[in-house]
Amino acid sequence: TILYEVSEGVAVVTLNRPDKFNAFTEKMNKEITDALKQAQKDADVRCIVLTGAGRAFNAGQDLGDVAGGEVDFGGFLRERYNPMILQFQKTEKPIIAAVNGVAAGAGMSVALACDIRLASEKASFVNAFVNIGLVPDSGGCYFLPRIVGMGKALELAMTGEKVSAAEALRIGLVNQVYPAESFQEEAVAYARKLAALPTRAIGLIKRTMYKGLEMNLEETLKYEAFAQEAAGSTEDHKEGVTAFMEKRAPRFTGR
Ligand code: LHQ
Repeated sequence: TILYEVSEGVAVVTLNRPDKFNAFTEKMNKEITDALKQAQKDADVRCIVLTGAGRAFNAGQDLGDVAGGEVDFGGFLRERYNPMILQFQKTEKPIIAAVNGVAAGAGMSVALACDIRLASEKASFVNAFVNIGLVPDSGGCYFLPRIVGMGKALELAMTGEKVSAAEALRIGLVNQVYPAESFQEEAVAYARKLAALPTRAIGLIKRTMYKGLEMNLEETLKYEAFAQEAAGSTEDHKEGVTAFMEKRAPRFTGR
C-alpha cells in the first residue's frame, strides 16, 4: 500500500491507495512504520519525503474499515497509529511531508508529525475528526497547537473546516507552497538540498528541538551541550570549518 524509493540521498515514501484517497489501513500503518525504520538504518538515506499517489495526500483512517461494527478505538490507536507516529520522532533524519492534495484526519496528523511541510497549491487540510464526532489523534493534539498556536489549533479542531494551501501558509501550517504542475520536482529538489547538509547535526537538531518543547531552559541548555559534543565530533563539522577557512563550499557526507 506504499511505494518506497531511494535515489541520491532521498527516500520517497508514497502512500499508494489513490482510489481511497490513500486512507490508512492496518497494513499501511505498519508499512509506513517499517519504511521509516529502514530509512533510519540506511546510511545512504539523508532525507525522507512522504507524499500521496493521485489527487489526495491522505484522508485519514479508511472509514470503510470502521463503519457499522463496534470499534476498539483505544486499541486502534495504541497498536497501529501511536507506534507509527512515534517512529517519525525516532527517525533522526529530516522528514518532509510533500502534501500534494487533501490531508484529513490522521492524514493531517501525520503531516504535522513531519518536520517540514511543503504544499501543492492544490493541497488542503481538514481536521476531520470532529466531523465524525471524534477527537484529533495520532499526535494532532500535540503538534497542531505547537505549530499554529492554541487559538488556531482549537478553531481547526473544533470546526473541522477545510484550510486551503494559501491559508495554511499564512498561519504557518506549511513551510512553502508550490504550483501543482511543478510540485513533485520542487519537493524533491528541496529534499535533495536537505540531504546534502550535515545529516547527523540535522538529526541532533531534530531531537534537541523536540526535547526542548518538554524541558525548561536549564535542562535545554544541558541537552544542547550534550548534543553539541556529538555534533562536534562528526566529520561534517570538521569539513564545515575547513571549508569555511579555505573559502570553498563544504562537501558534507552525513558522517
Ligand atoms: C475515503 C475516505 C476515508 C475511506 C475519502 N475512508 N474512503 C483513528 C482510530 C479509529 C477509528 C477512526 O479513525 C482514526 C483516525 C482518523 O483518521 S479519523 C478521521 C477519518 N477521516 C475522515 O473522517 C475524512 C473523511 N473524508 C472526507 O472528509 C473527505 O473525503 C475529504 C475532505 C478527505 C475529501 O473530500 P473531497 O475532495 O470532497 O472528496 P470525496 O469526499 O468525494 O472523497 C473521494 C473518494 O475518497 C470517495 O470515494 P468515491 O468512491 O465516492 O469516489 C470517498 O469515499 C473516499 N474517501 N476519505 N477516510
